Amino acid sequence: MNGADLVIRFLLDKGVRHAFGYPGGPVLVLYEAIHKADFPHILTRHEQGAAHAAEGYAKVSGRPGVIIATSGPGATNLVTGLADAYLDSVPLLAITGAVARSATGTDAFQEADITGVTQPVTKYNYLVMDPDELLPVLEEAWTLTTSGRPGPVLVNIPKDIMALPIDPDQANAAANTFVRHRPPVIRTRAMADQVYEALRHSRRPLLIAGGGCIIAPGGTDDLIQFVESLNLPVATTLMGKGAIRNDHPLYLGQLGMHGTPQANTALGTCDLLLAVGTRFSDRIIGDPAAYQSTGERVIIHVDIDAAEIGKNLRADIEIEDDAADFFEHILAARPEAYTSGQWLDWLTMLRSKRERYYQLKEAMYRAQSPLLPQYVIHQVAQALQGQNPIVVTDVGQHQMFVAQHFPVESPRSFITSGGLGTMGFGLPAAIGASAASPERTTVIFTGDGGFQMTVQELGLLAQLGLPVKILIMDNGCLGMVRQWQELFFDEHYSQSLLQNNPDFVKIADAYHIPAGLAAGPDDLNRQIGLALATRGPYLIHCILDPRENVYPMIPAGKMPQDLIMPGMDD
Ligand SMILES: Cc1ncc(C[n+]2csc(CCOP(=O)(O)OP(=O)(O)O)c2C)c(N)n1
Ligand SMILES: [Mg+2]
Repeated sequence: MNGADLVIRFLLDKGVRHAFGYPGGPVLVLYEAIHKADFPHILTRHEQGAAHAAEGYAKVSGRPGVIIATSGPGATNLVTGLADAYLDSVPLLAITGAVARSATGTDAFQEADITGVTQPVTKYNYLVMDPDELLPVLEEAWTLTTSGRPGPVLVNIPKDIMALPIDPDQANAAANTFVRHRPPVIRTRAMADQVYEALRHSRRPLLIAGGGCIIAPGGTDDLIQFVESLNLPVATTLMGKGAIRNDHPLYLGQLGMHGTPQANTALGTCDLLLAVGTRFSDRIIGDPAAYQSTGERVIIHVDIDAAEIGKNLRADIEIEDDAADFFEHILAARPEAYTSGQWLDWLTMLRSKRERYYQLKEAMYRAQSPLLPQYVIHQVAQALQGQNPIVVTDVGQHQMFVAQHFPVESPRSFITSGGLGTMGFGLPAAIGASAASPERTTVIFTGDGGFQMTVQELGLLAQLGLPVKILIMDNGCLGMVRQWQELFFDEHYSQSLLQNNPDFVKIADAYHIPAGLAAGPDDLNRQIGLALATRGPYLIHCILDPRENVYPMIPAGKMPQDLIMPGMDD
């Protein structure tokens, strides 16, 4: 057994059944080990695709996504995916090859200091320079991907270590010698009385459910029980979408820049903010200092990562806890004879705003040519209703339209690049998501811009034959950039119009993926029917009205109450 065999045996022992990667010189020994062990490796068409596919897999399954790449350019191609996973707390284990130890620092062929490069975008990373440390490092790295706040961990292994004979018994004996992981400090129990006391004094409370509520295993069942037991209104962040049923009477929808009027009104005017598993990013809270200086409110912040507490917003009650543990303990600590009738007026006001917004939304589902993005999304959602599809987006206007108009049916079913906003994320992430759950339909909405950033992964999709239905939302432009230029830069459309877009149906055809064009509502509905009747992948090229803008919208840096929603106040 050599170092490479040890790596592969380690991954198999951990139950890894999908690893996404791309070979090269310094990892040839590792790929030989993959061959010998018949290890389930999936060859993407670009290392960025491997990273996003592993993210999609991890987001749906809750298990770490595994990536393998060669040294130098292979490893640097992972950087965007690692940064994306770092901001969205996605557990990834990346294994990269490095030049031989003797060549380190000589500018050898395909040498890049990948531990240095990825240090700021990984939860932790390693350069293994001692073969005795290989297994202990892998064990620790694996634990770190999911412990506490999940995130990406990279292990960089010089090629001579991969080739070195290793005594498996000796390696096993040393396996857990330096797992530094500490269990998190659980503090809800100690703070529960204070939380209920704050709720008792509140007239306008709001619960924010962030991505942490989705990530924490079982976090959403207790969340729903908690809000129902208190009649507490709840809003989600983009990453928290799916934590609660879309038509739940206490759900206000999504918060933030493109969130709903009712959720943002609640955020702007609440007197008690209970935020669980969210970092109060600028897309949610705008300017934190301005938010904190307007309105008297008690802020309670619960997060598994102590470093997030007090980082963007100072809270009055700070709880370092996992979202699932928080809801479990807070439910258990509920005082008897607890009443929450004092905020009925608040609920009534928020619900009437929600009603009005729903009317405006319905009016957006107009059948016209060229198509309206809201209509396309609505039609697809209707066709898949009750089937619990996995919904994936790329980044841009279409992403926000999907967040607003596609009712996600369960946690871990809305897969999007939140924190980094990575164009090109969608297609590979959809493939990884579908690989994790091939019995479900995966539908991906992607822009004409972002799709062209990782379009080569159509090859992987065709090879795997997964049921991924692709909707190209072709508005002929970098829509989100165009929208900002229209609204804030005097309609100067500097470099945001996409000329010479390809015929996406022909591209699909070249990859042997069935496809069709939807220029109007009839085509669209026929194509949706065909896509869902086809077993494997299918691509629909939708021609959209390029002038459509995403509303509601809060201009950057403005307050929740500055939300623009045409028609809302008539
Ligand atoms: C890799 C990357 N480059 C640039 C951006 C900036 N950006 C955000 S949205 C957007 C436009 C996306 O255009 P398209 O994919 O066509 O989607 P649309 O907004 O038109 O729906 C751009 C350029 C980004 N988010 N990611
Ligand atoms: Mg576009």
